[in-house]
Amino acid sequence: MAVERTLSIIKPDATRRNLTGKINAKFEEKGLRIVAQKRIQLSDAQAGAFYAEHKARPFYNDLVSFMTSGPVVVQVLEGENAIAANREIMGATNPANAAEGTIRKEFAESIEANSVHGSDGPEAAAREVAFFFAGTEIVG
Ligand code: IDP
Repeated sequence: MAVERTLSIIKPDATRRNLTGKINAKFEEKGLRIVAQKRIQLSDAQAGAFYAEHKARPFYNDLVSFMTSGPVVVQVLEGENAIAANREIMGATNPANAAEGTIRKEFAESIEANSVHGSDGPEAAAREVAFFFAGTEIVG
């Protein structure tokens, strides 16, 4: 196992319900370190570009609207096997299928408003971290 970095987003449904600290506690309890973090308002262009791979999917326009509906917290998580570890902490995309103890099981409102994003592989992690953060903003 290697120390990795992954991009996490606390989505608008969660910031609206003031859940940033509770979600961050889940990462820290499992040994992931938050090595960069900022609260921002995504523009339509930013959200559209971030989710460009989903452009053909029927939920794309709704997803962009949702992701711009309020502030998000973008963050870089660091730790052993961080990419897969974070996906496990998050739980399945649809909260109905998410395991007990996961963020999505505990906090998600729906398959769309599912509280968190996490990079799904090393290539995505590198691209997504660079999408939001300059190297100097990440302090491990
Ligand atoms: P992931 O976030 O678990 O990696 P993806 O399939 O990459 O899941 O989808 C990206 C995001 O798009 C999801 O987190 C969710 O917010 C939204 N989404 C995925 N599938 C659906 C759907 O069937 N209806 C509405 N929104 C969806």
